[in-house]
Amino acid sequence: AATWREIDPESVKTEILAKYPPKVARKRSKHFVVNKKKDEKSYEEIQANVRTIPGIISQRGCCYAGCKGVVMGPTRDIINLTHGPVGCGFYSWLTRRNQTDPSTTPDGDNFMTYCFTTDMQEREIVFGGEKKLRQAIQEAYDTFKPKMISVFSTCPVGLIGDDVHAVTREMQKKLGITIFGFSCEGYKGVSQSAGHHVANNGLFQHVIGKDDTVQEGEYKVNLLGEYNIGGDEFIIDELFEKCGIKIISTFSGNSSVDHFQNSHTADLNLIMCHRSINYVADMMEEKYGIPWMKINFLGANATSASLRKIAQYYGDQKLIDRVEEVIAEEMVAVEKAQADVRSRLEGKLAMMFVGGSRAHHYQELFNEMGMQTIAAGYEFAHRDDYEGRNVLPTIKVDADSRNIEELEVKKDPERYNPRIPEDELAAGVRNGIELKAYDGMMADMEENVTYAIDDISQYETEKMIEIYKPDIFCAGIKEKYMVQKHGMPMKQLHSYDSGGPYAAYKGAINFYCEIDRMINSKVWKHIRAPWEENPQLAAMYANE
Ligand code: CFM
Ligand code: HCA
Repeated sequence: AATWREIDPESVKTEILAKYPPKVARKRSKHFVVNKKKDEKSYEEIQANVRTIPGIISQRGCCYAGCKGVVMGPTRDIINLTHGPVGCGFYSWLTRRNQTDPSTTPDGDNFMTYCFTTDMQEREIVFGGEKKLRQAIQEAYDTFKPKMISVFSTCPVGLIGDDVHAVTREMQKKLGITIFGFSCEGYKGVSQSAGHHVANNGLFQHVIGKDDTVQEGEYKVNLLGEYNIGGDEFIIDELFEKCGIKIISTFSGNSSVDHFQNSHTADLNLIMCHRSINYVADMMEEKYGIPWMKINFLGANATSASLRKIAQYYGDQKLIDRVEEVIAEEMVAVEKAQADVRSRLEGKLAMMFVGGSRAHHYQELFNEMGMQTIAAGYEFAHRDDYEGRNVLPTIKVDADSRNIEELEVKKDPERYNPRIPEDELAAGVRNGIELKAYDGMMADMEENVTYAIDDISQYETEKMIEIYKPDIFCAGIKEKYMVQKHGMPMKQLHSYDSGGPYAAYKGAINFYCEIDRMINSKVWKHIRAPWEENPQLAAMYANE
């Protein structure tokens, strides 16, 4: 039998796309790319961040999901109030498994366990929903006395024209706390990605930079694009503490209003998921002079490389030495776990289709188990997430940003404080570290035999499964049971099913064990019906 390496990927692509009407096939062809280098510096161009073809079963979510669920969802001490039908609030209520630890702020507030919604009905659609929104804000305030309330617009709000910004301004004046709205109507843009942008703008305008208290600590960072799914942030925080690095604020896993407001006092912004939070990083650099760089704590090697990058950025021998000590200490258990699982997982195949960064980051963890990712893709990422920021000379204007008001950001004369010499900030290099540089997914995948597939459809997913029969498939809840019906293990890389944490060293070990357990489970040997294995049984049963 031909091994997967002998399969010609271009003919697989042709075979899969042939089922579509010609116009659809032409469009999908630009999203379905065999991973190749175009020249020394750049990868095959992939189309991304454009409208899904109507009628195709896509796994994408909406703008509201990206704003309310993803970026603002993990904020425990803001009351996040959904203005819309009850389902929008309900289905974005903690399904993402973002955890929080309220004991890290003095008031201990945590509203995440409540679902706040105006529960819009036909009455509001016909006569307008502003009155009900005012009442809901008042009720939330009276019951919980929060520091902050934010309001999220769902599709009908934009369609009927409720002015959430006027209502929130009015209620802010009346109640004397920060209250603001997001125009994150579900249909805005082409995916969750538009919602990230809307949320970034809201955080920057209404929350960041309101408290100038300077905290103690030699190395003070913000951790951006880490949402504490399954406790990932807890474990990164613990690791940083060991190294002597202080997190001022995370955006937004295990976050708090107090931390956000103070985040402009940090030295450096570290970006874990670039897709969802790069706008905040760019705006903070512009207004406050804080540089940013990309890191990744998924995978033990990636974790070590990230810690070294942070230490080298500071260029302080004490930190460099401390980081090396921590790496050496942590790697003992990691190497032991790797050797164990490699004996059972070496050479196995994985496919992963997730959001806007994990389909890249998780490949690190599979590599460490000796496994190979043969096809991967994002739901809503942009071209640079595939092709790499450093290989793209100019990034085209995002298709989805046409709908989003760009904030005008200027230096804040009172708070602007370039954390590194201004010429280095402008040149984007510090102690040999190229700030802002990051490789996309394609640079880390084997050339000519692997695929990058953007916004994959269910039909394409099933064809890829049939042709390659991977040992594990990773995606989200919408794909889970369809994949399992093909007789293979399916790991959710969004919610982690019921698992996690998977970040940093302890998380990596946890992930190796989980994948070993899933792939080597005996259950997959029993899923073929007896008569599929022995045709004579079918006749026997038929006679009974
Ligand atoms: Fe960033 Fe995320 Fe992701 Fe994302 Fe998401 Fe998520 Fe994701 Mo689900 S912020 S892009 S919008 S890493 S919710 S924690 S798992 S699709 S790959
Ligand atoms: C979202 C959230 C989601 C959905 C996950 C899934 C998450 O996009 O609105 O489809 O399983 O991580 O919770 O990405």
